[in-house]
Amino acid sequence: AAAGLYASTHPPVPLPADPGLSFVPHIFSRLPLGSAPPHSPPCLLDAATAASLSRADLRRLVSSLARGLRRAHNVRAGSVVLLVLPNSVAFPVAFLAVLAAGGVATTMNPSSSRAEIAERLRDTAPSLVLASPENAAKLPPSAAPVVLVPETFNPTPSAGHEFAPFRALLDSDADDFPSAEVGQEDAAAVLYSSGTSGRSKGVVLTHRNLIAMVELFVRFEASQYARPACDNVYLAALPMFHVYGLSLFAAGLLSLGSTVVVMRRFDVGEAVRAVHRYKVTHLPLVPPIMAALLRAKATGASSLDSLVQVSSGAAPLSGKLVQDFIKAFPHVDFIQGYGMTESTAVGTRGFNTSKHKKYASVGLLAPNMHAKIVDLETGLCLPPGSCGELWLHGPAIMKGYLNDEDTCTRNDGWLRTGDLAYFDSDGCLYIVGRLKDTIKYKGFQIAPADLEAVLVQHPEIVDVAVTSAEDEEAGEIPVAFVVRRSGSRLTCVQVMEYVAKQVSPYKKVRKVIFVEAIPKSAAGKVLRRLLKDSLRIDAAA
Ligand code: 4UW
Repeated sequence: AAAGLYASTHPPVPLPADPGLSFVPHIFSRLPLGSAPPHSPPCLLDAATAASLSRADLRRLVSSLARGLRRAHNVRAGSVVLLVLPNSVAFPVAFLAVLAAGGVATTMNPSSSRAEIAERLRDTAPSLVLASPENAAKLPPSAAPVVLVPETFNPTPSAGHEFAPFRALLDSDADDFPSAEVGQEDAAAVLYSSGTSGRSKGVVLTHRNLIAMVELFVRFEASQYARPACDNVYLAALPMFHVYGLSLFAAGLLSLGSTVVVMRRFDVGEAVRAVHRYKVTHLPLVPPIMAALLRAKATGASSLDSLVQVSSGAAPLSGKLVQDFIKAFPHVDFIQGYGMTESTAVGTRGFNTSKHKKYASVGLLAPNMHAKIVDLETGLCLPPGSCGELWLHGPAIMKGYLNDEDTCTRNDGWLRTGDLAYFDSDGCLYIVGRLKDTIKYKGFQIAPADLEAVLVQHPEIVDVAVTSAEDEEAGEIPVAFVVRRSGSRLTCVQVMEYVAKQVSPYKKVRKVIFVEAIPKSAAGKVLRRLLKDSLRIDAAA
């Protein structure tokens, strides 16, 4: 291997070569339909009502909805469909049906504001919107046609006629998907990320990226345990619109025959009850939820005996939290994983079933993936033990950003992660810090530039820069440094309320600091690092 090039330590996994293959036929071809109910485990299960879909139900619903979308809304190769949906058993059906029709699904946080939804409509120009009723109410009147999606497929007398158009799409009782119009190189999904700088932008993922995601991450991970994947029960406590939840609960796990228990929204008490009730074995989490679970345990909640594995990712995890967690749940295999929207969630995973338990590491590179650690000053590739920017290469790396599709081609297919990291001599990766602007609030991305764009619209704000401060509970919170117009008496609370009215709740500015000027480089670039450091000095003082 070339000096400084890290190849996966796992044997390569063969990926399907047929260029005409698309994602949905691929995952269903790998999906054991199993024995007749009630002996085959459900595929998707609603945690609140226990209503479930079998694998055969899922296949039938996806194919009939795909046909309905084709027939009634002309969804085909290249059509963009916007999903503004909370978690439900219907989310994976909607997502997979759009892809099966040949369309491109773009997802967004269901708590998004009207302004954020309007912006997404402008950016992606969808030909159809699939929304929950609360979200449909936030759409501008001139938007694309909207179909309301119910949270369940069991019609009850109270389920109103508002869902009749959706049910009509399910009319054709077909078991086969519409004729394929797309192949591996075509776009399948557009998820949003801020990349290393600037506003958040669409990450274009192809069918090939998603196939790689299932084979190199989800199926591969499940194969590491001496138990069949169809015995695994996952709790979907994370949102399906984000790559971490999407890759597992709305796509990958459905092709393994595992059961996905869907929580509509996260609540620690309900999560504990769901683990007991459904004998959940796998719990993918983010650090703030791990902390919440630990607090619940300390206040007398049970030991969660059924759990086999808990994984954490999407944000840094403190060493103390890991130690407390493994002490509280000694029977659980705890691992960290690392992934990105731009890598279709594929990156590294820990395998702590081996005798080498390295809880602080985010694990080993996924099969077929390559990495390098690039020195920030010299640009040279660094050996194990040396810290630099992590770059990734492989079949799961995005095609590019929307309207800038050759982002990675410019770097020979390499993705610059914007993360500061090193490998040890066993090939285990450690994330040390973040070079990029992204703020991670409870594992969710916030682009400082998105908040700055809102703030500069305020008539009494002449300049602004947003950065993050460390926060015990959320990991990080957005902080705005604001320069007021001279004579302005604008208060911190007013600034925070102004932003809160326009953005999704998780993006709220949670601290405001008034300054005389924003520090900038000679080229006019905001020196965010300086602002961040000033917060640390404040905290220490
Ligand atoms: N430690 C420190 C980590 C870590 C981390 C990510 O919102 P995105 O684009 O994507 C994600 C995806 C997370 C994920 C996917 C699949 C998976 O198995 C898994 O492991 C459990 C996690 O968060 O943000 C990507 C950025 O989030 C940071 C890092 O800065 C990265 O570039 N990040 N995982 N374990 N930081």
